[in-house]
This record gives sequence, C-alpha cells and structure tokens, in this order.
Amino acid sequence: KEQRLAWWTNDRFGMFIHWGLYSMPSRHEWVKSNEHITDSAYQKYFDLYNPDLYNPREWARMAKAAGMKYAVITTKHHEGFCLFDSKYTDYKSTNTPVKKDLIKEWVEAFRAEGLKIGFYYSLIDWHHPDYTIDEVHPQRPNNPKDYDSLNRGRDMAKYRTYLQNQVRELMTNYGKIDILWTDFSFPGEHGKDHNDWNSLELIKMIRKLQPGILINNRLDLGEYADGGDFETPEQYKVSEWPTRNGKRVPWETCQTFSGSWGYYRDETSWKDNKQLLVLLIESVSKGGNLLLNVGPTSRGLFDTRAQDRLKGMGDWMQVNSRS
Ligand code: FUL
Repeated sequence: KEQRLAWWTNDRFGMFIHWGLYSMPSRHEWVKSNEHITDSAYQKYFDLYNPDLYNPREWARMAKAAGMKYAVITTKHHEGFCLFDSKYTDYKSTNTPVKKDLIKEWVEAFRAEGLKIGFYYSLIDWHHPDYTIDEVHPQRPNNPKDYDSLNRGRDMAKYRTYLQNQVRELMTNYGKIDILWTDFSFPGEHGKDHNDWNSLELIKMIRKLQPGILINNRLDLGEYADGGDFETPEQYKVSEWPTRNGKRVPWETCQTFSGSWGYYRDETSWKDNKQLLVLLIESVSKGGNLLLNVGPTSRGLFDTRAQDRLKGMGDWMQVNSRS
C-alpha cells in the first residue's frame, strides 16, 4: 500500500472537477435533490447539453500551471448522468447534442500534460430506476411510512450489477487509471452500506483490472482489510494528522473555491488566494494532500474567478513546489 501511494504522497496537490447536467442551472450539483426537481423537469438539461467551448487541453494546462500533479473528474455524479460512453445506459453525453465521450477526451488531454488520471464515480444514482430511495437520496420522504411504496419495484441487486458494469467499463476502456474516487450514501435505518454496493467484490474487480490504482475510502469498508488507500476529509481543515488504531493514515482533503462543487454562478463566498494557500500548506504540513475543485460552466469553461485562483496557486508553487 505504501508503495502504491508513493507518487501520490509526493505529489500532494490535485484538481477535482465536478461537471455534469447540473452545470446548466448553475446552482449546485445537488440542485435536482435540493429543489425536488422531477425527472421530466430535469430532462431539458439533458436535451440541451452542449458544452461547445470544451477544450480539456486548456483545463489540463491550467491545472499544471497551478502546480497540480493529478486530477479527478466526475464520470457520473449523483444525478446519474454519464460523461462517458457507457453501454449500460442511454443517459450519457454521447446522446446529448454534444455527442461526445467527454471523459475520453479529458483523459487524453490530461495525460498529454503529464497529469495523473482519476475518476470520481457516484455509487448514488438519482436517475436509475432500481436505486432505492434512502434517507438522503434523492431526498428523504416527508413521511417515513412512504419508503415502502416509493421503493416498490426498485431492486438494488439490479442496480448493483449496473454499477459494477459501469466501473468495469471505466477500469477497462480508458487505459491506466491512477485513482478511483467513489462516493457513497450514509448508513442508517434507511441508508446504505457496503452491502448495497457489494464493495468487497467491487474492490476485487478494480484491483484486478487496475493493479496500481489508488482507491479512496468511500466504499464503506472501514474495518475490512482493504478499506481504501486514503481518507477523504471533506470541506474542513484537519487539526492534526488523522489516525486510525493509533497509526497515522494517508489523507486528502477535498475543498471547493466557493462552497458548491458544481458551477454556481451566483455564489459569493469564494475563498481568496491566501486562504487557499494556507489550506495547501497546512494540509501538506500535516501529511495530507489537497484536491481543489473546479466546477466548469455548462459551455465548458473555467470561470475567471477560478482561473485567477489557479494562477495565484501557480505563482506560489513555481517558487515553492518541490518539483
Ligand atoms: C459529496 C457529494 O455529495 C458532493 O456533491 C461532492 O461530490 C463531494 C466531493 O462529495 O459527498
């Protein structure tokens, strides 16, 4: 495990990218859930999805100039829309006006700039007809008695096969993948745990297909032998190097510029350059990595506020980075 993690521990700084249909309304990647938008009302974003200014080489150049060494992109977020050409769904970018496997182009572009490649994959899926309604996803029913009727006809076993198939595609069709960043739903009476994802089987398959890959800790396998390669404190600064059973663990904090992960045009809570640098420096000084998120616009651009901040990081990294 330590050997697997060697490059990652050295590189320290990566770019997270949250991109999907939610970039169009531009008010949070959870917009469908937050605003209780129905499938049919959400359909317009699929029908119109056309990031005509998408140029992943430019994104990769900005990441590299910021001093980032790896990047992780949402291949599918909770909304269920796939940015890659999956055989197992029609809900994918190739069927929208853009007509492209956006992930394929992204992988080629980021690899060409020498960045390591990471895939985020949401185990949660608000669109799949077999994904059962739980305490959080797509949203908690008003009356707990409604779980049964809402979930009639939904079959998590079928959804598990779907997710396994999609992860296999991601691990097979895009060459060497350096990181898999899964995202789960919380355990609880009406929540989900590793049995819902069949995490043990999933992790076996992933390791077989991509022997060197790093996997985050969001398969809910905490106490098992292969609980994931690193911890993922989200949106907070750790006060000291996190430990498990008294031993320091590898960790990466993921953070946004402004609060939302998906593009949120009107958010005004952007961190300034100094805050972001402090975040990087404090994380590294406590043995951690920083995965800093950009939410591109629906046309495929980085907002100028994001560009300014990346530039600020780059100016500092140019003088202070170890490589
Ligand atoms: C969370 C998700 O719900 C957010 O939308 C985001 O993707 C973050 C990195 O993980 O659990």
